[in-house]
Amino acid sequence: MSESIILYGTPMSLYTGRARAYLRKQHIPFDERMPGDPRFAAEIFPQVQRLVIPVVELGNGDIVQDSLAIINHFEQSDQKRFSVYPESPIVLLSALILDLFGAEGLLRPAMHYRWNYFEQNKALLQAEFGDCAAPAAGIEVTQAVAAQAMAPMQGYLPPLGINDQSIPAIEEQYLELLELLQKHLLDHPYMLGGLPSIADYGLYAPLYAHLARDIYPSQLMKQKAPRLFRWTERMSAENTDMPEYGEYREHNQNYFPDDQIPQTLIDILSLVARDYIPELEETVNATNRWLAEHPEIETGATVTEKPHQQTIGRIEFQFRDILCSGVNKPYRLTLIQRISDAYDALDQESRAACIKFFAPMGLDTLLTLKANRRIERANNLEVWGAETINLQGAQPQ
Ligand SMILES: N[C@@H](CCC(=O)N[C@@H](CS)C(=O)NCC(=O)O)C(=O)O
Repeated sequence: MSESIILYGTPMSLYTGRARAYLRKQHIPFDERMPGDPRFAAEIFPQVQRLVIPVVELGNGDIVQDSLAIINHFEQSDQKRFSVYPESPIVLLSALILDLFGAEGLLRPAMHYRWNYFEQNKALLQAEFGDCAAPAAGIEVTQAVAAQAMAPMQGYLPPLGINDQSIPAIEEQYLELLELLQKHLLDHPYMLGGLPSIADYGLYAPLYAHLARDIYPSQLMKQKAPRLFRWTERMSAENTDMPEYGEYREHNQNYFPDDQIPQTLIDILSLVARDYIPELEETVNATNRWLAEHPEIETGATVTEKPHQQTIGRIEFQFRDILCSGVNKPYRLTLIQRISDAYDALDQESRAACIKFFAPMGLDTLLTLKANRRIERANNLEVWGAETINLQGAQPQ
């Protein structure tokens, strides 16, 4: 029953924000608890097998970990008010691409602006990390545990390719993106029109919890992209919260039609193509090399030996004018394969229309990009799936 849904998460967790905003907008009631809640250690952690949030505990006791899996669980239920997956092919593929870019690609600016501006951000982070580790324990205890709770976080920066050499490019990218998003949101309340789609939920993860809430980047967003800051409020609201957009508010709470994608969205997608395709291609290539070295891997085997491990080796990729080095995270393949799955499910004519739309931006490669094995989820962990099938010869001209 929806009344007894519990969301385990924290205010400053980007992926918790993504799940929380979805539940609110869909009017699905839930109670929220922090991972320091004794029940999390006793009941939830043993089932999830890794220390990670968000986790949803359903009324029947079932556990769903992963913000996207949580959204997809409710998408398949009758509890949702509307689907966050648009139906028109070009709009759907744009949404899946932006979801991938937001949920994974923007981790770099999100982590950089939080932890490399720590002195500026410290007051809020200390208070919240302390509360989350020891909820309701009193200020002395929470202050004492905050540093310990934050300690591992700096260690997450190098695996993401965040270092002195890449920081100027990360900041340059983020400032450009702020400008593009501000422009788009001058005319449209959401990325794909009058309703929040999975694109908005992917982008909201980094743009809300880190970049709109942390002290330093919050000022940056409010100054450079006030409409984006308002979008983070709109995304968090249960109602439509779009008084700025008369036409949309009155008449059009729908996604764009395929033939009316505005230039402002094309500009955002073009940035994604230029900045993110090399990393995604290398993720797939490195995974294929890893699979070739591990022919013994059976279908259903977890992607890493231990549940808390998230990576299989390292990758090097071009990011703007620098060569970045980071880790290969198989989780990203689950988001990459969603795009080719959606493309493969189209008829010839729709595929041709999609290629025509995405090719000028350089995003057409993403429509068919896939590793040699699928990644599935079992018991809230990523596992290797079957070999992938390429639609050879099925590609439209
Ligand atoms: N793909 C996962 C990512 C979850 C995730 O990385 N959560 C962060 C908090 S925002 C976490 O729990 N990190 C703890 C850690 O990795 O040590 C999701 O969407 O839920």
